[in-house]
Amino acid sequence: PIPTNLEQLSYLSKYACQRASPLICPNQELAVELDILKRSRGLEGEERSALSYARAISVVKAYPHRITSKSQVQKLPHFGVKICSLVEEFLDTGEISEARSIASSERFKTLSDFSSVYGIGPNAAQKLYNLGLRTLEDLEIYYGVDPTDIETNLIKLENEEAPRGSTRRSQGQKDEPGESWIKVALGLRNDLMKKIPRTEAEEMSRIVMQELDAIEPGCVSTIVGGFRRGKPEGNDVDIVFTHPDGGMVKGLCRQLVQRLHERGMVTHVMHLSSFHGPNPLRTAHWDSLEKALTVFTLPKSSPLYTGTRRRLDLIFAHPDVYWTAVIGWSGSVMFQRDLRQWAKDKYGMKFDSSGITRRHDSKPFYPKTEKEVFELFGLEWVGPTWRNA
Ligand code: DCP
Ligand code: MG
Repeated sequence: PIPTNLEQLSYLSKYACQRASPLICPNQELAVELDILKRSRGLEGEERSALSYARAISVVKAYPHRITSKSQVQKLPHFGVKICSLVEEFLDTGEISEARSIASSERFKTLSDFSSVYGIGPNAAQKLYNLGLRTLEDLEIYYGVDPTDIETNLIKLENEEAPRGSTRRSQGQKDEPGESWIKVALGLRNDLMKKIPRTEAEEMSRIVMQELDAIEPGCVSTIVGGFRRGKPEGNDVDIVFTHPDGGMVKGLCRQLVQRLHERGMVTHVMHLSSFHGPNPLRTAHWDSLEKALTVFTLPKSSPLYTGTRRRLDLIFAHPDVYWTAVIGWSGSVMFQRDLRQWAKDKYGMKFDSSGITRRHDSKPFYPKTEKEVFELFGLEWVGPTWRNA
């Protein structure tokens, strides 16, 4: 059942951060069908169209009743003429013909496969497709990957500055890694393709915390990303850390990664950033979001050891911005997007995972709990498992 504080027609809000969006919704088949159109538009580089579909899908996710007639959807936010007619087709026939033909097309399947490789975005996927490549085996040959030699490009610990001081979140897209990472990701693809069960994510987090405790006792952490929204399995594990003493946080990310590497758990580092960029406009807390995107394997001593390599993202936040980081990294992408938009439209505030500031005077805000973040923005509390917008 929908949390009582959100029952009151909140699903009609145009902001996803006011809606209760469960992992599986009463109109899941419709959401899945529309998602094919959304992904196809994204893969074809039609970003605006993809976003329109993403918005409509997130509205469907929060709709609390089974949709049986067109009249139910006509007044929904982000439902234009096009979406309404697709929903009508779905109600009449149980499918959307365009989605069916896209789903069975070689182009869609190939572009989806290609862009599932870390480092290959829609543009690169299209280029590779236009070269006549069709399978991941084709890509291995094209990039000269030797599948037996995955240890080559092992670890990269030099300090990488984030592009133009921005975070992955504020750009609304992932970092663009270089070609060497495409090779690594291809070499590891059999492992990285496999879903991570929740129990293993929890074990990874436990072991990482144990290692962190040996470096700096007293840290706290939250598993974020899809797992926090209740997904039973994920493509990676995302963990946000802090220490009650803010002075202890700086440099911890690098130390932890170094230690996990020495102990054979972290084998690859896709990105390591510490945001020490010389930006005079940034106050202390802005410098405090350090992150490492890594490849991790459980140690043999763990009862869940299988040797499977996993993507693990480690994010370190100053305690002042811990809860903004947790919210930012908990997603979903659409929930965050609308939270940012809401904060801007209604409060003149800037929200992203590295902090909250008032736009006109850059005054920072440091909410002490996750609930305080919602209160600050005058929003009803939406628990993490209701943020699957
Ligand atoms: N995120 C975001 N904007 C992005 C990418 C990510 O706001 N462009 C946030 C929301 C995500 C979280 O970071 O929930 C973690 O990103 P992931 O790519 O790991 O996504 P999920 O954890 O949601 O799903 P998966 O199971 O694929 O890991
Ligand atoms: Mg994740």
